[in-house]
Amino acid sequence: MKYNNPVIKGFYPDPSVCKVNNTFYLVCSSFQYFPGVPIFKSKDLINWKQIGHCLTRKSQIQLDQVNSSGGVFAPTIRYNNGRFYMVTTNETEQKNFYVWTNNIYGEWSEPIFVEQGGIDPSLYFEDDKTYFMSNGSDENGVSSIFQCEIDIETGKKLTQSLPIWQGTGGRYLESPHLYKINGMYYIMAAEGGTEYGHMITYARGKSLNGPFEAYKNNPVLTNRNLGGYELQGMGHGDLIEDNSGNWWILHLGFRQIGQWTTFHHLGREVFLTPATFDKDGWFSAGYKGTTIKSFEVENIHRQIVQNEKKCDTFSDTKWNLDWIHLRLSHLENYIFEENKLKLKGTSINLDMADSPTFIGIRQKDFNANISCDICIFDGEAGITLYMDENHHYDLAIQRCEDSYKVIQRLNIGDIKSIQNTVPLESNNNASLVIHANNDFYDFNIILDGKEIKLGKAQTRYLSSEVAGGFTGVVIGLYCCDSKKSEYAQFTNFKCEYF
Ligand code: 6LW
Repeated sequence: MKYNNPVIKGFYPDPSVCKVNNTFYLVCSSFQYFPGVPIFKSKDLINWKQIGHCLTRKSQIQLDQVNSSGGVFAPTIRYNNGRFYMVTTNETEQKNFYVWTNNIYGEWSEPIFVEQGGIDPSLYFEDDKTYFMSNGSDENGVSSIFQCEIDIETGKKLTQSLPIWQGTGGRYLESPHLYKINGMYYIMAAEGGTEYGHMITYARGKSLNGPFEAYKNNPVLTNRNLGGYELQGMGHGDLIEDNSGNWWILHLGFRQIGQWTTFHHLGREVFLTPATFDKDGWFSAGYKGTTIKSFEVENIHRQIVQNEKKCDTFSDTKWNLDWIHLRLSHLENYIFEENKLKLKGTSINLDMADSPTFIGIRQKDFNANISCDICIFDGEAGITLYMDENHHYDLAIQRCEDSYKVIQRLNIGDIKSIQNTVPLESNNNASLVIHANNDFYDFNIILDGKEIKLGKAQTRYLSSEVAGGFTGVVIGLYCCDSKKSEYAQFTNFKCEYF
């Protein structure tokens, strides 16, 4: 059977996966967005469906002061004794914590903090013991994975945090996970940083505290030498055995645009790469240690069909599942109806690292037609292609005294510019349309059945290479500066991928 990568498209970085009763569950990081840590479910590792979020209450995660790409960093999901655990870092507060639930479809617990620093925490359960690990550096400044035993009920450390593995010398030793396979302990990690040099490495040993012997062909997975290839930045992953005894790595990576001065703007996505153990118990991964766009694999059931959702609308998405807010969701400014969204703006606009009235859905592919009918009474409301507060493109309707106009605004670093405007005769529904391809976003309005072009902008300036940070483009519906109490109305939202 052949499947295509990525298996989860759009900004869903830092995947971690566990298996319970033949079903796989996967979580991703979420940074300044709320709710935090999306959860996906799959029966076959190829088709993933989002089923919830781990962090759904303000009491679990404080995001009000977080910078863009601060907040919730890489999570790990594990299952033990009937309970799911999700452990992560609030990077802004520099605190590691976990939450748990007995019901993956229900609410998760309040956070339980662990007094060990570093990022990318992971848990390993054996017998009645729980081990907690994260990255850090030892007294000589050498990057190491640190591990301690904790009391899983309270998060209290039961042993000192000790360095157990130093990786293979790549920068940014991150994303450690420990596994016991056929009586041996395997420690897998990412090195090289989450950019073009990213990689996965591992080592194994007889004790869970080390010493570990590194795999001689490390990195076991990297695309760092595949210049010009679309898939780059492969790293940060979790190893899992499927229901037929085959092994896989679910990991992040990104799809670059261009061949030379490349960039990526959809963020880091989830990739699936086969892993194969040799007779001595060492595993290799992918096609000669790389991840490719499609893998032909014999070990997946032939009848599995890889489904892809090609269109997002109000009616086939869920407000609590597919849509995300920036930092704090002031829900009094949102009215969610069937097939209709009403938003009330505040004085907080998209240029502020704050909580504007905003609800977004990830851009999942390069080629897309995005449209929405918007009706406003005052202030400004529109569609934004949002990377962060300094990098976003907006197509919006503005009220100025007694008239209305459509604006196309670009916000790229210190340059903020309204490029084009089209006057409107009334505030009656205006249809705003954005056509996206690899290189450009095209901004349009439909008036009297005719599509009028306002202008275009390069996707490049919303990329991670320009904006920095760890997120990807989110398609946002927003409203700001409402002075009266009327809500702007959004209907017929559609994002069609082709
Ligand atoms: C994450 C780290 C990384 O915590 O990027 O890709 C950081 N690797 O492991 C933020 O996603």
